Amino acid sequence: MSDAANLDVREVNFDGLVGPTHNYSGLALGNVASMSHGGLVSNPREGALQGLAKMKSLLDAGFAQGVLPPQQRPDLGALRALGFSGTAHEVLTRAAREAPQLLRAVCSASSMWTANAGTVTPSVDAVDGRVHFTPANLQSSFHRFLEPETTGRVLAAIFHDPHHFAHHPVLPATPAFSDEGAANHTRLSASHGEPGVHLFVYGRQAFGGDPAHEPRHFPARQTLEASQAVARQHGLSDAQAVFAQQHPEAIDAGVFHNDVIAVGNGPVLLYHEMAFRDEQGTLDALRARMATPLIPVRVPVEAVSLQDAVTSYLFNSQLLSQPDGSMTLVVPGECQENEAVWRTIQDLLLAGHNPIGEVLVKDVKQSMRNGGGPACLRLRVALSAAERQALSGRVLLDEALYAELTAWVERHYRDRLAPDDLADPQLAEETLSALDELTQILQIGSVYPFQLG
Ligand code: SUG
Repeated sequence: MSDAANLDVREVNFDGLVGPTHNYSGLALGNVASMSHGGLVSNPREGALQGLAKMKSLLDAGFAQGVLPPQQRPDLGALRALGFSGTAHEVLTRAAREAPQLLRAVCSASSMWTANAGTVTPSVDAVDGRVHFTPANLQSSFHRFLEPETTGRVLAAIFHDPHHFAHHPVLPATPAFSDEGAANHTRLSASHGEPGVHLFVYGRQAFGGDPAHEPRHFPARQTLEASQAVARQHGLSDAQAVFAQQHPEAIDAGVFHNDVIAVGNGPVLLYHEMAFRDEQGTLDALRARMATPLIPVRVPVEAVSLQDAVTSYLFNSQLLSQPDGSMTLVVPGECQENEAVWRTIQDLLLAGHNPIGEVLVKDVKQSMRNGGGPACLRLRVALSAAERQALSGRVLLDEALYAELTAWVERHYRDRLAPDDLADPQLAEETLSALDELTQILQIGSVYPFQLG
């Protein structure tokens, strides 16, 4: 293991900036919020400002906060690959007329949910002492399958120093290796700087799995084979990894990622009783591997129904460590609006015997309407002081960067986007000039197709 252990390791939450084309297209099968809000008018400016406000308030609360840029949308390259030709105007007009569902997909700002950007193993757990990254293939939906190429470039640009950072290829983008990244991966440890155990949660087994144990209505987006491949790429041994199946009934109730029903931090695993197909077996496997006692915080179905878990996104909270060992739970505003959930937060979580000592409520409604809560919006990367020092670009949030990004959003973003607006060539142009400026603010070089030529 690396000597990075305990060298001022901090978890940096890299939030995805909400892109200028943020819209509601009802693209995500099995994601109840996305399916029910398709066709609504969105407010990209409000979405981006809500995301930035969340980042800023966590920065002010003393947490390390990073930022990842959105992607180039509309993805005209994807439309061209599907046979639409001519000028940008012609491609957009013809796609809007002949294949509006494809136009909506290539306009999605879904890269904001960076919990799906990839899987990360901190250096303390890696034999070569480097931080390991695998961008997720997101092959289960067309609009998200468009992300990994640029995601890989962005991660390689920021985590550039080969002495500290290792990048692995995206898994084959085929159903057997369906991978949705850190949304189905939780690291448990005494503290961020101590060696950890990696909990990989999958929805189905591709080879030799029993269909009787799979969801019936909605797709299982992560396979066991994908999780195992990522663990192998990162060099994790059997003693460091646990593979647990998500409860199929939960997936059918709208729990399309594990982070919609469980969140871990340090030694704490906060989870709903219906999170895992084999609850006891999962806890036992973790305990057998962990060097520190696991602190399970179980929410029973009598306290919070599966439906309440899905509408409130209680488990899509960020659970963050304070220097004194206590933890802060960052929940979406929807938790406050749900009586059973809010009571559970007070009576079971805050008053219970566990390190959760504080709850912060954040308004990320623009993202929530597409099924993305506080935890979806961030990719966790535990970094030592030397690794933070080795980051390229200007991606760690401070007062000045927050002010610049806020002004950038206010300069470039629309406050209203209806489905019909997506064919507007002006929107595509606005987005390109906004992104060009953003790469300069973040100092990450050329990462977008239009910059690479
Ligand atoms: O993949 N929604 C995303 C939400 C991802 C949430 N991420 C985590 N749970 N980590 C998805 O389902 C909706 C886009 C639309 O319908 O316009 C969407 O892609």
